[in-house]
Amino acid sequence: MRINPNLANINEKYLYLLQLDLTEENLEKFKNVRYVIMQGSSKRAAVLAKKLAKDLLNMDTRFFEPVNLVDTSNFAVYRIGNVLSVSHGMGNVTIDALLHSLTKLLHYAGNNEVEYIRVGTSGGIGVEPGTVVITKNAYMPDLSPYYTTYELDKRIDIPTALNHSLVNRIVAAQPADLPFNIVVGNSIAADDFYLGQCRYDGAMNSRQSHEWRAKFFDKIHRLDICNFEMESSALAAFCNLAQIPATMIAVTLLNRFNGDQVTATPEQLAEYSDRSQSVVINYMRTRGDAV
Ligand code: R2B
Ligand code: URA
Repeated sequence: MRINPNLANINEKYLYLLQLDLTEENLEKFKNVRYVIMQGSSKRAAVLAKKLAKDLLNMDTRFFEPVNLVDTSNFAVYRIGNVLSVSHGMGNVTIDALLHSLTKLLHYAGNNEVEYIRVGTSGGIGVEPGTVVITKNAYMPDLSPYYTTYELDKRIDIPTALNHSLVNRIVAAQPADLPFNIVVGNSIAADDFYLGQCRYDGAMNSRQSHEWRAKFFDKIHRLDICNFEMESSALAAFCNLAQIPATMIAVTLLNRFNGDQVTATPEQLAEYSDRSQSVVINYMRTRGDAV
């Protein structure tokens, strides 16, 4: 892990975005962390923590509720063995806030070897709904392999390749009889769910024609882009700067070639989310240092 050298001089006492005092007692809770699994929703982060407790620690989870280690309504952080299950909210902006705060916390607690994996949902491009995509490279919507952001008025471009060795390890950890499709490909992180992904079902309509959109989808499909979501480029850029191996495991809820609306039932959606969680749990099972 590479960290801002200024942190050595500022004697930080409180992580505002996590509402966490940096006392020895609190830092103790974050020592020896090896894996951080991030999902949009705090509820899903708690569900995964419970599954990890059952699968990695053999706990009887009928009698166990994971404890949220931070006191903010923006994010949740649970710990199982050496794994943190956290929530990051929606979009590059919120995951970026989480990444800075959590990485500082892990640094202050003495960790420097961690892996970050986002587990989530996405809109598929040319893949069956329910397919789990593991991302090699994240792209901006204009297809540049850089996360473009601003330091005040200064534009900065940060590479968005994810960690290919981590991708390969996750794939290798999956059993041959996985009951759903899994593909390795690339992802586009859009700035929002509706116009950013050229949907025609938002409260405001897209200005782009169906013909133009169909051609664009064809083009990105040929570039091995398998899904749209909203956080992979900030995740990749941050982890490249911080030298933290990272990737994303995201199930597709629909095939965007066939429409805009997510029509899966709540039961189907829950089952789809379980798929991406199973993929990361299978990976954790192969890691001797996860507990
Ligand atoms: C995928 O799904 C969410 C929007 O529904 C968003 O956080 C993302 O990246
Ligand atoms: N998440 C997205 O960002 N887009 C989709 O189409 C589905 C989930």
